[in-house]
Amino acid sequence: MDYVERVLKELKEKNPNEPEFHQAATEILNGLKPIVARHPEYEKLALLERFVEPERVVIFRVPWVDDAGMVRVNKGYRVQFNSAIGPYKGGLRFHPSVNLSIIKFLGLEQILKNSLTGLPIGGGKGGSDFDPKGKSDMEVMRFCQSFMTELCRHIGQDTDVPAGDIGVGGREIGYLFGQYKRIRDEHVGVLTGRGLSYGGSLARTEATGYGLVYMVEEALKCRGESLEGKTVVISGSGNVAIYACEKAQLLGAKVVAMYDSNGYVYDKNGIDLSVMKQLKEVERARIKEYANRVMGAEYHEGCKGIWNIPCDVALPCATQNEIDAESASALVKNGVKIVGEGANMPTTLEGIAVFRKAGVIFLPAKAANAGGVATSALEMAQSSSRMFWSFEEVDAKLKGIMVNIYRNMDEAAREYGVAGDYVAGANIAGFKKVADAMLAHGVV
Ligand code: NDP
Ligand code: 2IT
Repeated sequence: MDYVERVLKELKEKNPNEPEFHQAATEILNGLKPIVARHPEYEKLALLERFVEPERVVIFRVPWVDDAGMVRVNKGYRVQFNSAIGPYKGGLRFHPSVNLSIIKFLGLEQILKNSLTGLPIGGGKGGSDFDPKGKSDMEVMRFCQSFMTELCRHIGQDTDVPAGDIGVGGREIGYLFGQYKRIRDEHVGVLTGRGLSYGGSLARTEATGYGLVYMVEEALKCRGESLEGKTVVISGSGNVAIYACEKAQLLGAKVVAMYDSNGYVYDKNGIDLSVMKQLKEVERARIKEYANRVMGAEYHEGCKGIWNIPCDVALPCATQNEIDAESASALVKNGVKIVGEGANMPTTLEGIAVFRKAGVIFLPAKAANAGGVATSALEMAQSSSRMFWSFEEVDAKLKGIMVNIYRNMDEAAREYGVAGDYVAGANIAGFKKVADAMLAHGVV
């Protein structure tokens, strides 16, 4: 059995019941086969075994009091996966589905994503099975304060710098930061995605969605095309989806559908983003309401049907495993040209195989959604220097980073004999730097 296969087999045996972690590790390690083949020394040094084992996992109790005076208990997680190239960096997810498998898959992906940005950040991820949906602001605040009361002893501006992810936006980051500052008495860049009044960076809110679309535009440009006039389907209607929609529209594309976890809206005239922002950012309403406010828009219960809508560009921006083989086949049948993953691992391994076979340009999450964490690293740089950059400066740096990532993964794929396979290209390009740093540090 070759080295990669052995490590994957052992990983599954040692970490049973972690399907999402197995899935991410399978995609990554298979993508790394060409580089592993060129480096036989990796095996003796157990480099891959070390790479897939988190440096530290913290799991903790989060008790809090709801508005009715009842005590509730959630689980909190922080997986500090790899600090070879910089302090742990990665978001916090608050969603009822959160478990160790999901946080580990996200953490493993984050290591390579952060390396791809070219900035000095290691990989980590955390979160809780707490569901912010339907909770009052005061309930969310009490939960965040309890969560940070434990988390604050494990993080720090040079140790581990969390940020947002599903269910963690500006409101949650504010409460988390307030509690960190209160306990530790430090006003530092220990979290990113902070509000502009207390150390945040301009363009961080827009960064993941904008970055995704910058990469899609670059991939099209390299083929003599552009987003102008293209039809786009975007899943999700949260932070990433909304700003992917905004930038796609600014570049002349027509976004015809979006969803939340209940169902999707189809708007043949193109999504009215001011209505969507009002519903999702201000009112925290369900997407169903969009169809009541916009003439000609249709609402459909359930999410899966969105992938049956004909489009040139598909941008999954909600959650893991949204596109399976069946949905991928429907997209291919309807002529999709390019898929850019805004969410983390939104396409199943079988779905990726369908796109590959059909020759669809496939931009994998760790490259395509790296704009968010890259801009988080720019926020860290601004915090350390006690300076702020203009929106234009940050946006220009973000664009440069996304174009660079695209070129690096394209080049790595060519160099290792898998031209056009951006899954392998992104894994190899991200892994190289992490591997070199780990080797330089000795057996740690
Ligand atoms: P938000 O919480 O702002 O939005 C999430 C969106 O996805 C909502 O529309 C939500 O619907 C939907 N969604 C979540 N879970 C499910 C589900 N199980 N089924 C169907 N729809 C679902 O999160 P973000 O926009 O920040 O994150 C979206 C994705 O992007 C995630 O995969 C995240 O890991 C990834 N990402 C985020 C980055 C960031 O900077 N925020 C950076 C890089 C990647 P509902 O409201 O109904 O739950
Ligand atoms: O998945 C991700 O890259 C994020 N949720 C953003 C992480 C960050 O630290 O900005």
